[in-house]
Amino acid sequence: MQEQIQQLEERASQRLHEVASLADLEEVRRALLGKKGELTALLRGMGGVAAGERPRMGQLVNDAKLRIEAMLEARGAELTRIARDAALAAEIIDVTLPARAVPFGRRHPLTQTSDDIVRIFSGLGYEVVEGPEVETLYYNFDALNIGPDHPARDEKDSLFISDNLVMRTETSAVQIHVMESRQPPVKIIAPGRVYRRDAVDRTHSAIFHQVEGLLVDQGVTFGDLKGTLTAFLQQLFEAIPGGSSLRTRFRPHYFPFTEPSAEFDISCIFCGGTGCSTCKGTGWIELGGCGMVHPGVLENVRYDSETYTGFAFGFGIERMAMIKFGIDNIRLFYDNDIRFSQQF
Ligand code: 2NL
Repeated sequence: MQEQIQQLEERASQRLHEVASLADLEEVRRALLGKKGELTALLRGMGGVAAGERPRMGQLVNDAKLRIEAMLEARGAELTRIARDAALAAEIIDVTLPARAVPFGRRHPLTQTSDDIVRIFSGLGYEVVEGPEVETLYYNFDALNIGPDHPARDEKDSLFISDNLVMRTETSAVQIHVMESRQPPVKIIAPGRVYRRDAVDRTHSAIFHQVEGLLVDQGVTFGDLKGTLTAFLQQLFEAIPGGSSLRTRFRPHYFPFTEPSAEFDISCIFCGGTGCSTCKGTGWIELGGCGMVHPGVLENVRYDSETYTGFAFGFGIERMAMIKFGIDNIRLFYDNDIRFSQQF
């Protein structure tokens, strides 16, 4: 019997050593200490032990039972710890991992260019004004000295809504509204969408964006216009290669709403002025038009053209953006192809 006890204890120790989970441990407990367990069987077998031997044997079995219970307890604690360590290891967070990049949108190159233009003119003290895209013939044409026979008024160039309404062909009308509503000094820019009945090609679109500027006060000169546009253009292009040595040029031109009128150019930022394919060998890139506000336009808004003079200018945002970013096809702006937009 003593040998049986000893063997049982050894087997118990062996099995507990092999047990790998708490569920298996429970199995082993039942096999040893359960109702039909081996140790329970030994205890029950005490009846067959000689009466003289019984106290000693009882003591041996009980001691063995206590040791087995202690082993079960210890192995249980050990398995619990192993299971918890495994669970903790499985849910470890590596705080040194770089965060997953959140894809975020960006401003369309036309918006960027428009924002740049607005920022620069705001810095020069200009106020940004906006207005309707549908205008009466008076605001779009007559007020700007564009008489009924002027080619700009021809149906070929304008999109008519009705006999008296057109989609605005420039943002000048916004400036007429502002001048009607207040006295000089007026110092504004009017960015916005304009409409032309134009054939679409790589550099033309029927719908495009424009910024017009207007300054009316006493003693405003063509020199102020040249200085303002030169300062603006140098700021707009200062960040692009070759932009820091940019020069401006003003060429006589004709507009019905300004007198004198000019077109303004910048020295070619691609060749520095020596001549290339972009500037068609001229060394200059044409950007927009400008001039001194025609006295008739001032009188139309009841400004005294003897007291006040003003300058005005206009240019396309698309054209500025194409030069700034080196884009050779205007249609790319309107396709909303992410492969294009992502580059800016
Ligand atoms: C161009 C030329 C220009 C103006 C726009 C203007 C506005 C008022 C009075 C007088 Cl209210 N002039 N605007 C003046 C000269 C040129 O635009 O090539 N635009 C794309």
